Amino acid sequence: MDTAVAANTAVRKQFYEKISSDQMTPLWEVLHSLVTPVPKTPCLPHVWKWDTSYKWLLEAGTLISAQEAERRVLVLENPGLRGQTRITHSLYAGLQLILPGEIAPAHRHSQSALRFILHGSGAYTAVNGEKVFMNVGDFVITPSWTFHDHGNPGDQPMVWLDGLDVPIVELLDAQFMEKGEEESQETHIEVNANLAEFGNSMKPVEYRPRSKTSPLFWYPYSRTREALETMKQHSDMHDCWGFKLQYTNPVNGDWAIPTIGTFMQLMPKSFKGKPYRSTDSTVYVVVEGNGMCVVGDSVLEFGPKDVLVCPSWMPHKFEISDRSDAVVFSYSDRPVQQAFDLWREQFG
Ligand code: 1HN
Repeated sequence: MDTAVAANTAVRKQFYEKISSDQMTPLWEVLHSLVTPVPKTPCLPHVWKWDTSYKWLLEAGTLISAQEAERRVLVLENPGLRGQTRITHSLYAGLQLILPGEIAPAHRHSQSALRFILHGSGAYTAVNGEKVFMNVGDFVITPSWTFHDHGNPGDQPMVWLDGLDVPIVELLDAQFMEKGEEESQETHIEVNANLAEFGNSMKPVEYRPRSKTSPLFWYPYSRTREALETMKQHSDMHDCWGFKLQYTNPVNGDWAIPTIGTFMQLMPKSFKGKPYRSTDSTVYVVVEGNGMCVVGDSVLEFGPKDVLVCPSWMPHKFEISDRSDAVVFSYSDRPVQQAFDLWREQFG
């Protein structure tokens, strides 16, 4: 560096220090890391293997009760976002264990939640006074600001993945939370009435939506699986994702949760998917089958109950083993990006 440039650099630095005490900073020093030609995410590809996750969950089960913890959850923290309680820049994921006889007390918050059931049966979740018993592969919604509690009157440990829009709500400083007056809600509606009312392409004749979230809050795996199997018999297969459905709000056809897009896809055995990328960093949860997902330079091998994360704009492709079809649930912030004309995708 010649002396004129060095002097100039020193003068500039002094200037930055002077304006700093007045809470100012020069844009030109950060502009190009702020506005980049393509997405630059700190999120890294990663896979959480079920055997390891379940081992730590069971150990957590010996250390604290669901009631004391309020929610006994091990957060899946993206390796590029440690300490930030999130799996992608915009979304949260955790694995929740509820042991036989336990309850997780009622509360409500402005964050929306999804549950995707991984292991066991016999536990329920109650949402706004309605109770559903959950099974592996079911997708369950807790809409923003609805009271919810969980309980396990059965005889097996139960584990599900919680997906929440916590980082989005935090970005907007719109967090509210309240504990329920009772630990377990009085459930006044018959178990499974929700599916009868909203899960049959019909709705109660006087129903008026009070929120953007789907009034159907339980999407049982048996129905999703049957739909995918039928698509496999009768529809064309996509080169990148096989057969893929998105969960919808049955009264308006929109996303089931306004901030979180949710999907289930079937990829047949021996499937070799073509590369794909999109701006919504995506969390994949494996229900059935084995294979690998090549994300950028990482090879993520997966089997049932594993959780994978693919960062924004990183090309990824799936390869499925020749033993059986794979069924994979996924969620991302796609509805938020689409609402603001930000979402992009690219094939190949
Ligand atoms: C929550 O309410 C639950 O209700 C699980 O089961 C995980 C993570 C962050 C904030 C609220 C639940 C959560 C959560």
